[in-house]
Amino acid sequence: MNTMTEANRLAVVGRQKMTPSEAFVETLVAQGVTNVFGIVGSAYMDALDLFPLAGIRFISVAHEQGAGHMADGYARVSGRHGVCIAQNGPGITNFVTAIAAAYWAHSPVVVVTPETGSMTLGLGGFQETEQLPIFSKITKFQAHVNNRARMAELTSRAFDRALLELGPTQLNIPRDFFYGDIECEIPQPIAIERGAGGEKSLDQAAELLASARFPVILCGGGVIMAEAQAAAIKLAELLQAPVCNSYLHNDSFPARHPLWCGPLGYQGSKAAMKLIAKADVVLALGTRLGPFGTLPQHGLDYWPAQAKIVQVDADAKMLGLVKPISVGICGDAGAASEALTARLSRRSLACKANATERLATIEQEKRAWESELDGWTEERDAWSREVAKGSSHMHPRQMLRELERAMPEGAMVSTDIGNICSVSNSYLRFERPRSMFAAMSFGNCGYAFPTIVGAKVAAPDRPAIAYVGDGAWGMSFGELQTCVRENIPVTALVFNNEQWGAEKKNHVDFYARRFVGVNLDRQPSWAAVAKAMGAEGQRIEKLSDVGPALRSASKAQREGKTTVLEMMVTRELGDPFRRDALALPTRHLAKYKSTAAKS
Ligand SMILES: Cc1ncc(C[n+]2csc(CCOP(=O)(O)OP(=O)(O)O)c2C)c(N)n1
Ligand SMILES: [Mg+2]
Repeated sequence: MNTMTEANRLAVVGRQKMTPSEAFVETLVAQGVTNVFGIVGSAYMDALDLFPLAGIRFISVAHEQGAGHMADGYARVSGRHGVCIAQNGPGITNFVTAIAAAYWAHSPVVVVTPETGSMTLGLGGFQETEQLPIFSKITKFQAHVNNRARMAELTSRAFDRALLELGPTQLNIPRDFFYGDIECEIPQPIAIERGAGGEKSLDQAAELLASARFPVILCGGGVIMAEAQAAAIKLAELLQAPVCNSYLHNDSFPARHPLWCGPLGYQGSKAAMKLIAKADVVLALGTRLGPFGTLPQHGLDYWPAQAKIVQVDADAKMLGLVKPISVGICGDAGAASEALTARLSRRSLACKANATERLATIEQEKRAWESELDGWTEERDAWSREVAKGSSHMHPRQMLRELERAMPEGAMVSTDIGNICSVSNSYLRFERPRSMFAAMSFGNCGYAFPTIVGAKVAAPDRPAIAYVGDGAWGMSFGELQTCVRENIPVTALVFNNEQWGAEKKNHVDFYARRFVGVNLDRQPSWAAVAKAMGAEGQRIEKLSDVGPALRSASKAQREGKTTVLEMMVTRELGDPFRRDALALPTRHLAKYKSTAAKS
């Protein structure tokens, strides 16, 4: 029997003879890898054989896309590498969607892609496809092991670059290169410390902030990745500035802090939008100001076009990319915040003069938004009223409010792409970073469930909860097998509205309710499916059952059990995703005239 000892968790030191498989696995050990997600395949079996003795757990999943999302979730919770591996050809192409999502989420995922053997490459043998072009636009770096002697060097570089550039990297290995004898040394990880940014730009930023009368801070994902929350809080308190979360980064600033205003963007906080609209200087901390995240919402075109924008980003290419800026600081969000705090604490600040007033405005806007949310129990458009009338199911908004109230302390929540998941943005508040995992700008359905599974592996003591629409659940529920088989207990909330709701909303608003492919009729009972798969399953029909069910599912997690709560909700629909990108239909051909918008 194989036995792992503490010593096995240390990589061998010094130049010596080993096989490329050993060099690969030892480099993983040197990089601190303890978990790898994937599906077994002959292409890398020689290396896989060493995982147990190297102290690396191989988490066997249901679909490689799931493994990619799990690696993403793992990376986003831990701040360390998420690693996934699969069989050359089809196993690798199955990764693509997940890696694209990780790319836009800036997750340091290392996707290991064994490829067809070097001696048959190009001959169209078995499971062959060119694996580098496929990932070229969704990775920050691609290493191709062109010689077996370079296995450790290139493996190490793929890991270093993922953290350095904050995004997925690919390690492509011809499958025959796992075998043979080589002589090499296992490189140590390279850790690069980021600084606060250029002195001149920090001085200019301090100048702008010191003279601002209504400064507002926008905290993005960079604040989370840089562990910069404490520094951001300090700076916000010095300026007494309202703080907004960037879109889907509701965990970038603690929700109980008096200066917190909530998220911008789709289904975000009206308080945050109204406050940032008043800004004369915005400090965009660790955000690229992505175009979707600042779109008008709730009828508010809130982006302060006249304000001076100071943008801080670790990636210089993001500065001024989306929005015009006055000052760009290429730096770490935490170090830059500290440098600004140091500069500003020595100066007199114009914003001190009206701080009391500003605090009162923040409080008043937040109170107004909360009471609006309290009264916003259901959607009020004609379609929603019609479908909700006579339905015994829950209103999605009321259900989401109940979930918010029952959310366990320290919870991690992943959200999928869909109408109800989007509406949840108004009801998701967090006290600590690394708590919210959304599909971000890649926006793929099927993201949330596998991602929370990976998150749970990284943080087994935290409650792990996925918000998933029933359509997206159909894409991803296969990973329940992983939860049960690998003993990774999580909670999935499946919002059963019997439709691909987010897309149906477009049919309602733009296509005169001509529904094509949006109804999810004759679905199985998802609670029963969960039970058949060895998890717990419960159908929730009443609002009063929502809180207790979430709490008992969290308790079940502590007992090692995965629970699917099938939430029965009406077919009502919130505001659409892409009002900005759709238009009423124009038709020129006679046969399609009946579908043209009536003017
Ligand atoms: C992989 C993928 N396919 C299709 C889409 C387009 N899409 C966006 S939202 C959506 C509907 C989601 O339906 P569901 O998961 O049931 O959630 P609901 O909108 O009903 O709350 C679809 C199909 C997508 N974003 N990703
Ligand atoms: Mg649905």
